[in-house]
Amino acid sequence: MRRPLVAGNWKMYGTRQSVDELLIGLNEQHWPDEVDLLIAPPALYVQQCREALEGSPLRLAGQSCAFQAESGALTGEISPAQLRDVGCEFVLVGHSERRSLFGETDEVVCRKFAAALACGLRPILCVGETREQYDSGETADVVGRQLQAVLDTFGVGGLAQGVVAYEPVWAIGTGLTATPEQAQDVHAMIRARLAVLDDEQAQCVQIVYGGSVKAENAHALFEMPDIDGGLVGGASLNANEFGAIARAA
Ligand code: G2H
Repeated sequence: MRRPLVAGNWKMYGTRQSVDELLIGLNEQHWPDEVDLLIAPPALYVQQCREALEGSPLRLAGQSCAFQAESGALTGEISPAQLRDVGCEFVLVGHSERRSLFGETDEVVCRKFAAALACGLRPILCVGETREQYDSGETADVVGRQLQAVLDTFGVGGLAQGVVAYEPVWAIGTGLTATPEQAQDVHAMIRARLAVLDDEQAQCVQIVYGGSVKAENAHALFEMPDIDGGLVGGASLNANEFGAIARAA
């Protein structure tokens, strides 16, 4: 009943030329029909991607957005309305790099979630614990708190308009991947937490896994019952690998 979703997060990588090359590779892929497919390029290259992907099933996402929906005096920021204007349909909010390196709190992340929804973008809410929190058994508390900030305002129905991405910080860009069973445990915990509030909606929420997803581990992760796809960083910069990951979903 839930469609799988595979998203490529290009982070702060790329030049006009390398983006062109990647887009050529992406346009050569055979994409599965039954999967939601998206890429999140650096905002500067969204237009370039949009033009090259005309007719492709790949849809566009922003990597972050301002906490205010419409234009304003926020130097350096990009509003959800602007992302929408250039063709984005999704936006990441609360990626761990934004939380840890740019000081984004749950409150800020919640405002971004709200601003995205207000503009008709589907926010992808990223949650996840650090290595220390994992080691001290705090995963459920940390992830629960990050979710609760959005649930308090929007409920499960609002969350279901977006996507949840579980990304254990210790697995991001490190080459360490949570085992399928470890990830499934957290995904099931998230869904159970949502089900207590609204079981019907909880079954509809797409919960994807992120953290060193590659072609070689994607299938085992995606076959877990509560893992509905992946948020792929490094491996999404290789068109063939991203294509293989999408076909594993
Ligand atoms: C987690 C992920 C993409 P990577 O940040 O969001 O990156 O796959 O490189 O660990």
